[in-house]
Amino acid sequence: MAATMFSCGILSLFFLFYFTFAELPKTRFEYKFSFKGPHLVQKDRSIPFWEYGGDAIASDENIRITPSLRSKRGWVWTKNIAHAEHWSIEVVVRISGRGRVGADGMAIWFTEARGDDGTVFGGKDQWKGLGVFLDSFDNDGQHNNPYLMAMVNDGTKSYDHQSDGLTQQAGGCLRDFRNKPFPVRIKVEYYNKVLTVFFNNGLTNDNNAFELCLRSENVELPKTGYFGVSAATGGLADDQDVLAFLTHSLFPPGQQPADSQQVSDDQKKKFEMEFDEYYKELEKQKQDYRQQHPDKMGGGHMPEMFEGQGDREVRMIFEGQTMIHETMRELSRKLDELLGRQEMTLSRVNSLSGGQVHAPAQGGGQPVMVDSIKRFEVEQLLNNQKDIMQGSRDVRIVMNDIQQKANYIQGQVGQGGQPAAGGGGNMNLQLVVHELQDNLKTIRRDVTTIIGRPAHVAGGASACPPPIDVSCVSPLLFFVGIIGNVIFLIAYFVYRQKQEDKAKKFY
Ligand SMILES: [Ca+2]
Ligand SMILES: [Ca+2]
Repeated sequence: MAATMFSCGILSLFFLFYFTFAELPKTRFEYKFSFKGPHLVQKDRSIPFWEYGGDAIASDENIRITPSLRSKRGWVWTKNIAHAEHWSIEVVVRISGRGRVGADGMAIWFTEARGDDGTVFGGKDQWKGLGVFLDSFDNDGQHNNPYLMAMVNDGTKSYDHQSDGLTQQAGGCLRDFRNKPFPVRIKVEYYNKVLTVFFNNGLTNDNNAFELCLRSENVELPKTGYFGVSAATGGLADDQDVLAFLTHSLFPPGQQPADSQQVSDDQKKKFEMEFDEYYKELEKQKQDYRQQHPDKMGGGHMPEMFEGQGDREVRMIFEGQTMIHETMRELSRKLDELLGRQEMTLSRVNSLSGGQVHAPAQGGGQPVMVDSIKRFEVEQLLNNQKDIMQGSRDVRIVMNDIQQKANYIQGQVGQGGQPAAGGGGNMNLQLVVHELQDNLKTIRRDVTTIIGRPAHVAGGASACPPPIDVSCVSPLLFFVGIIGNVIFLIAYFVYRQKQEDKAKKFY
């Protein structure tokens, strides 16, 4: 039993390991499509493998794509075309300005052709490929900027500045990327036709504190293209800098990266020997310097060993803030999760209640732009519910009133009209019956007289005349006829009485 459990445990561990690590793509750093300070520029101000232009200025540490001056446009693009089918880029930027609002924004590109200088954040419109925009300025006044978004274009669409490309995006997220203590990082990954954008908000110096901004599936991008960054300013302006652009090729697990960058064993040995020589020389020079300047070396490093009061306070504040930030990030992640669940529940409810299922926006990863219940909507719902309750109370009161009135009318009718009418009817009927009885008595008496007469005068002169040959009605038949008439009359009176009663009910 224990052995079975043990082997099951090993198996599940194996599968966990397999699914966790086996599917991860291999990466290869592409130095020809990357740059990073320090020593970014060469002596002639050029950047190896890259070209920049427009109002861009390159320094040792970064490339200022636009300075914070009005109506500037700058760009930096790779010189060579990239052939990677799957790739990942990490772009480190800093956008800073004195205004509460900045403009216009930056764009990160992967396009079939280079788009030096254009109207879309300094890049060409109607591009073929991907544009990731850091849109600082809120053109459509929806209070949803600064906004980070991705837009895929097949070369036909024009970016709609007026709506901030809201309907054209593959996905996006509302994030403030301006004036952050540390550079902001944007990581874009394109792997197996899935586009994912991550965002590091630059509140801490943790370079790996990325959060998901958007994920979009079935994205078709060109197989080859150029990487680039551009930026533009408008009436308002920011310093828009790019500090680093790091590109990696991604290879699916079965596929091996080409060994073009690998160094042969001989070269490796040669480099190692060179490094050793340089290192030894450096150590020797250091020792010489110490011997020549003994006064400068003695205790020169001592102050660094002790932390001043101010330094300690700053460090403690920083640590505290980092902790708060971590907690906030965790909370935000949980909130996103809750929102996701809420949306899922809502969509299920919608599909159950009427089949009007809202199609999820492409790139369902974005948590912000999707419809979700907001506070004011909840309040509105509650108010509506209160109104409905009040309405139903009013209706109930009116119903009670109507019922009372109906009862009263019924009572009135019961006391006044019906018994009187019924009584009158009965009296009429009784009278009629009495009359009928009297008539019947009279008829019976007459009949008895008639029947008794022949017997009484049988032998007398006044006997009945000899029967003429006329068909006389027999007494029995006559009697039956009379009774029939009486029944008909009674039936007629009863019927008439009922009709009158019915007619009275309507008054
Ligand atoms: Ca805008
Ligand atoms: Ca906007």
